[in-house]
Amino acid sequence: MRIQKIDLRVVEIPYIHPFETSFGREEKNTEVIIQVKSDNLQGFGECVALDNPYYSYETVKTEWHILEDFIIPEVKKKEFKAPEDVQSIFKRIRGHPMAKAGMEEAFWDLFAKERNVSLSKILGGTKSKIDSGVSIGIDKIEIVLDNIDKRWNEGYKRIKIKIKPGWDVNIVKRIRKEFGDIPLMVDANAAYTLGDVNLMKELDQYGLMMIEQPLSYDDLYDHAVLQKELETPICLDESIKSTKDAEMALELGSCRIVNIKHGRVGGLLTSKEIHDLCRASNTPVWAGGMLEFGIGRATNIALASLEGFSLPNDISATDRYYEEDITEPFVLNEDGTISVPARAGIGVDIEEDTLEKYTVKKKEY
Ligand code: OSB
Ligand code: MG
Repeated sequence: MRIQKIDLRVVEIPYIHPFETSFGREEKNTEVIIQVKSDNLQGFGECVALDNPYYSYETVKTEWHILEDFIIPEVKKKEFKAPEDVQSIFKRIRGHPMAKAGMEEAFWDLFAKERNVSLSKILGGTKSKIDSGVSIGIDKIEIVLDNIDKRWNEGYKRIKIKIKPGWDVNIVKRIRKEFGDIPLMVDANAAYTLGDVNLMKELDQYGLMMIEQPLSYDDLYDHAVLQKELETPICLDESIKSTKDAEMALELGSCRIVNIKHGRVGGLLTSKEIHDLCRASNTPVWAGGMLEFGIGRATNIALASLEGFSLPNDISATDRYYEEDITEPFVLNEDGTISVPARAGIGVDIEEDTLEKYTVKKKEY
């Protein structure tokens, strides 16, 4: 197929409550939304970078720049038959996985719609619902405990809390005291160093499902050293940016669990590769989240429908973060799952009015 028209937008929607991690507190999410048109079909993609370089180096502005100046001109020149063809135009561009993943995602949506199958199906997904977990930001202690109580009662299958130096062992201890043996994990977003090994050993006493990305965002070696000291599995997020990284992490013993975010690794093809690699070595994976709007959330759900996603995902219902969204909302089923859309492509309708309402920048190509 050939692409006749591409719309790029910057869309900004406030969170219901601010979300705080070890790298900062945010009131809203800003995403680049891509719409590609081919004949009578259109595909949507969501680029998941934050508007600051605190999770990874990409930002909303770098995504726009890479899309406008390097990806879109190539997309307009070529004919596409499969997602592999889309990946081939990215090869020359070093890095910028989130910009690439957003465009690849829009094409997956198009290809699936062209074949009249769901994104889950075209990816090889086998599940009709995915296990949903929830990520709780850093906040005043009463707010965190109230949040956990609320989300646990709603039925989420596991609770993840964000930690940072000074907000770690004590909060975990308090949660264990109030909520007993609930499935609990922590995510440090790279806030510690090997100098904190004793603190990590303290955390090791609390039966956590995993400790996510305790050390530097680009490290594999120190994580391998730390993993040897701990019973609790380490899960890597930021450090795994490619299939090669995942291979090295498994080989070195840097982690025992992998968080797969298709934005972080440059798309769904690479996500599938990492999934297959981990499956072959019995390493559990789960789908991470970047507080996505409905398009990105739908894509995460389709990815998490693959067999190897055996742990609860950071994919919560839309109302965990947003009052209004640019697609129909995703809801939590009573059994703590989210249903995988069966309709063609991402499988949810775009709410055109909301999309317009929250668009702060738009350009057609
Ligand atoms: O580290 O998983 C992370 C949000 C933004 C950036 C990084 C992370 C997160 C989350 C939120 O933990 C997960 C979600 O989308 O629910
Ligand atoms: Mg994380």
